[in-house]
Amino acid sequence: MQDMRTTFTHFIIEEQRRVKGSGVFTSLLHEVITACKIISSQVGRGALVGTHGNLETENVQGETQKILDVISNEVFLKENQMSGNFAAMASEEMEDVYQIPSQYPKGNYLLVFDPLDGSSNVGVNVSVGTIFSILRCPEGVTEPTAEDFLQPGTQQVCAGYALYGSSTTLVLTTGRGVNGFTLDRNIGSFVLTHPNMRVPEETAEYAINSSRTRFWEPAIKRYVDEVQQGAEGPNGKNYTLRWIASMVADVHRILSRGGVFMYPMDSDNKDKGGKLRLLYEANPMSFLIEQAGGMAITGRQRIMEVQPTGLHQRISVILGSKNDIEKILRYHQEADEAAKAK
Ligand code: P6P
Repeated sequence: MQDMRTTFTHFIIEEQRRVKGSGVFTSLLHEVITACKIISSQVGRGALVGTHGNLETENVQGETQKILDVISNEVFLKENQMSGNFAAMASEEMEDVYQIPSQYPKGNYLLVFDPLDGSSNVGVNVSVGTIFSILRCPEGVTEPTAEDFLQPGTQQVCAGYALYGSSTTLVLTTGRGVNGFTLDRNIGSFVLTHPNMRVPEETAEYAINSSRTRFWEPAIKRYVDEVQQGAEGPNGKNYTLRWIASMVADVHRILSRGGVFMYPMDSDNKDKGGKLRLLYEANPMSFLIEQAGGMAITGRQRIMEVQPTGLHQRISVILGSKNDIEKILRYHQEADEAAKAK
């Protein structure tokens, strides 16, 4: 019996034909998803081979590096440096831009990624993931610098994540909607299982780290307070709170069934600009959410229109079901107007 499922390879070939692409994308994405498959295997075997621990080192964010952070970063570099598709790479785990070694050809794209987001969860078997974003390398640039990566999220040509959970799922957009694939380990391929993912405009589910309530801006406090009033409150319905503390898992839930994810800038993280990073967390997730019909804002503007000022810049992230995000945007506007009127 012929297996009639659509593999990632078939999907990308059909996409390539539709957009009359050069075929570079097919090759480029294959390297990226091969790296994700290898990381999936490494993460799954962590407890068996003793890679769940921490290193003595810290990453550029000043966070203790986990062994699997470094392994995942090295896997991404190794699998993506040879293809001749990328001009350079940048990662949460490296302070500076990674230049393609001279023995390999360079391409016209830039790859920026968080190799293992949520890695602090890996030791307690909570889902973690890889987030990636692909930009065009500026014309004529052969030795890309950090400056060349500082492009607004609207410039992304592709974004996606791999979620290492009960199954390994790949979710991807190239600007023509969002599609999800599940790794079939029997054939070693990702198979299309979530075609045309959409974020419902309405929701009754929100995600935020409520231990930070005392730091929140008035607009966030107002939204969460109304949600917690349940059906008796202004929303007229009961909400559920879900907080996995692994952005990839939280965003995947929202792409799968709707919801609101908030990691806002607050009085405690304001001096750093927020918690989550713009180039390799907020922008790729915003591209996916918008392509699936949701919204992604800082609280006051569209995340993908923010002009980056640094490779590891942090930003406020509020994304998900359109109707609730529009409300949160309005609450920030009203709070700012009230503050000005004082
Ligand atoms: P907190 C993981 O470290 C991460 O960067 C995101 O994946 C996640 O949403 C957030 O931090 C969790 O932060 O403060 O709740 O531990």
